[in-house]
Amino acid sequence: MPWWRRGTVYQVYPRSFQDSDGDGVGDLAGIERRLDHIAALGVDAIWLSPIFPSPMADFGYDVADYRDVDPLFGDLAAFDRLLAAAHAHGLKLLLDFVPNHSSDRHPWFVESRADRTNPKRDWYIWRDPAPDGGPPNNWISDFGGSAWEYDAATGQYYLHAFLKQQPDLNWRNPAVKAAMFDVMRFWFDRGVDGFRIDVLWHIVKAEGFPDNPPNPYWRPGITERDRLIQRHSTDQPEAHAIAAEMRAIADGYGGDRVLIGEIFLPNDRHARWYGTRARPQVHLPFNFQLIENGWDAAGLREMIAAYEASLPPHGWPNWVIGSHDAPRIAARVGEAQARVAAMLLLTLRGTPTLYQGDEIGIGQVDIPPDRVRDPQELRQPGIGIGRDRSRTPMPWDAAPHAGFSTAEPWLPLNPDWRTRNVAAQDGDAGSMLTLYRRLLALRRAHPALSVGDFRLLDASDGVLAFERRHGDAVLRVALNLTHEAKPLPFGGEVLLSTLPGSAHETLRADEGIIIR
Ligand code: TEU
Repeated sequence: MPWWRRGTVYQVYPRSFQDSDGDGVGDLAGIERRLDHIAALGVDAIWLSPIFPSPMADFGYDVADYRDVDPLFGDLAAFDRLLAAAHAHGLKLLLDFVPNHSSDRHPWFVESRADRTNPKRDWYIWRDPAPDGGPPNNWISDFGGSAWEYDAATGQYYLHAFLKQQPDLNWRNPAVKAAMFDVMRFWFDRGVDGFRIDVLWHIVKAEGFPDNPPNPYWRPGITERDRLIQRHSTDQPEAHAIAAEMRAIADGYGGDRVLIGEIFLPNDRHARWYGTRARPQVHLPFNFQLIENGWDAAGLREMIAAYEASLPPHGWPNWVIGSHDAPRIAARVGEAQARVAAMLLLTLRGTPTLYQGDEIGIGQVDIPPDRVRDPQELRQPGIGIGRDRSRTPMPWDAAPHAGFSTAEPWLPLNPDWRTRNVAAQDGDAGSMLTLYRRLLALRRAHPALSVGDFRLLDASDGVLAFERRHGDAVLRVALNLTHEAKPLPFGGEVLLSTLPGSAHETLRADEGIIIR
């Protein structure tokens, strides 16, 4: 049983975890200092959002050198220390691999844009203007506006699925592929345990660059990207072939290295990213449905059943309720239900990923207009997609700047940081942190919860119930997604409730329980 099947992943957003050098931005030495917190939580692995040299147009998702560490975060020696320390804590370490695009400051792109005959020209995606001088097709950047940027010096457009500072690499060029595969080996050789692969489904585009079809469901007020269906710009067969090659590289390091692919697709096409048993692709195509779906028992039940049914026999599920791109779970479902969501995340079948700060229930943080940093928000103000609000610094204690830094942090803290912080919740039996620790401990103690079979159970309206079974061990979970008491669907010994104490015969309002 590989670790990533029974294990759990904790996402660290390095800018906002712990600052060690007083510049208001988190760094690797800071993360190292806080490993005790992560280990005590009871997770198995850390996924670090990008730490590579970057102009930070998209906060590290614009990589200027795939084989180094940005000075803001430290250097390779600091990385090696962090990796060794993580391993000493029994924690795996995954990096964020950003293969679809580099920074426009990456030396490859600097060369590529120098002139049309440069040997690196074809490392990126350059096309002549349309006959009217406009962009080569109708593709839209994920962050709004055309996905093409005109380069006057060479008279062509280059493609950027995200910011114009993030030109898309040309994965149809074997030299690009070879260079990027070497990047994976570089980090695997250093000892990293795997990668979360950024927008893996984007890396190859349809030959001929046909226009994307309009999305009939789009309405003004929805992000501009969604005006079109990304049919020709994503999920190409050649990208699956590359994922299989990436997997072969990972497997070449022994069976323990893991690849998590960031992929947004409906179930049937999502499941194809597992590949076949004979030619596997990623271990875990990231499943965002708990973030995308509404919070009601019937809808979740249907979604979970459909997802489970879509998995190939060799495909292992995974779940996530928060990330640096999504609104905080505590804000999406409310504080009381965030406890129920934690129980759901940690009792479903599949590898859970936790996002830093959710373990203490941080909410969406209002960012004053003059402090907004997220390029997605700055390009499409007013749509409410600002990601800064879920990227605020970790509040560790009640010291100045919440123990995150000795300086003013790069983003404001959560307004309730003086009371909502790790130290305050540490010894508090009723805190979110204690609940997360108990859930993770229970998951470790009961293989039924991590690797057991999964079966949905009948329950009254508003209650989501299921069973986990491993050999003779049977655990049942009942989650009350409403604010009223409900009948308990089954009896037994209560191993854990999201609420203090226990009520017999009823499931209290906003209560989740695990029963043996
Ligand atoms: O996000 C991919 C992605 O599809 C985003 O557009 C996401 O849907 C959006 O941010 C939600 O509001 C990944 C990274 O996670 C994100 O932080 C990067 O900005 C993006 O890729 C580009 O590298």
